[in-house]
Amino acid sequence: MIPAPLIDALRRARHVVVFSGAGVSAESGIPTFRDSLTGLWERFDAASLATPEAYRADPALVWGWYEWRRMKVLQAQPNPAHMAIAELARHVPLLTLVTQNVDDLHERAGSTDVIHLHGSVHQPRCFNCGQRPDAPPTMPDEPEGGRRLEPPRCAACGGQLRPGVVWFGESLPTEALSAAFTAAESCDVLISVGTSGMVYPAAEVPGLAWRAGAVVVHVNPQPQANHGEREFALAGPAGEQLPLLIE
Ligand code: BJW
Ligand code: ZN
Repeated sequence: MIPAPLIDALRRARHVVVFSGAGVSAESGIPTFRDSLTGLWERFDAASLATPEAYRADPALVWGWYEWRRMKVLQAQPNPAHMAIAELARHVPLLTLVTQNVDDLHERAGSTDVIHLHGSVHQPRCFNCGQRPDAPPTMPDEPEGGRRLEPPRCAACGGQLRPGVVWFGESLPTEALSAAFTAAESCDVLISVGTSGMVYPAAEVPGLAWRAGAVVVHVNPQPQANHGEREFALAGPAGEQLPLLIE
């Protein structure tokens, strides 16, 4: 059941922001980070894999793990949540899609101009000079968790390639972050879907929208705290809840 005031706000909205996290891709078989048992950070050590220090210490370990993740993304398909977001964009005057995800499932569902706050597994770059090569070849049948794999070399300087994602302690892409904050501050409705809201500065996005007067809705199977004025929760998987918004 979608609350009537939320349906009303969506009908009247001129600008909707969708802010997505790993949960939106969970039903496509892409693991989240912090869900118990299945979350990546439950099974793998973030400090040894998702920091520049980890890459410097063991590039083959980090590159191999991200290649396993990239292959999982290549084998996955967008789910009804990605589809519903792409469809919603056709029903409102302006929709800005801001994602923390490093997959391309929103784009493959038909969303355009997606703002990626944490980069993309499909856009490696040189650790030394920043040059972006073509995507490396695909490697089916990677073992669970990947395997040690020497990163390819940069054609320009001979340095090693790194995954094109934002690791802990690294700055987010300035233009993307500023576009996300601007959209949040000027939207009428913000839909936060499939995120634990634990990672900053991305996690500031829903609060910015709320403080600027927007209606905020959280879509998540886990109960969400602090629902005040203009704040709603749709409890359940994104693939079930989001399609209800466009009925
Ligand atoms: C479903 C579902 C279904 C399940 N349907 N829902 C302020 C306070 C404290 C710390 C900091 C702070 N400011 C900065 C920091 C440090 C740090 C940080 O935030 N740490 C916290 C974790 C404590 N931030 C940073 O380091 C950031 N950089 C930075 O601040 O730079 C400034 C700086 C520059 C120079 C020097 C010093 C500082 C960078 C953060 C980069 C995060 N990177 C990662 C990895 C990306 C690469 C990769 O993919 O490996 O990004 S971490 C990981 O978390 C990934 C995600 O994008 C991000 C957010 O996770 P998300 O999407 O919310 O997933 P989960 O798993 O947490 O939640 C899933 C949710 O879905 C759950 O709620 C489920 O219930 C739900 N769900 N199934 C709907 N079917
Ligand atoms: Zn280079």
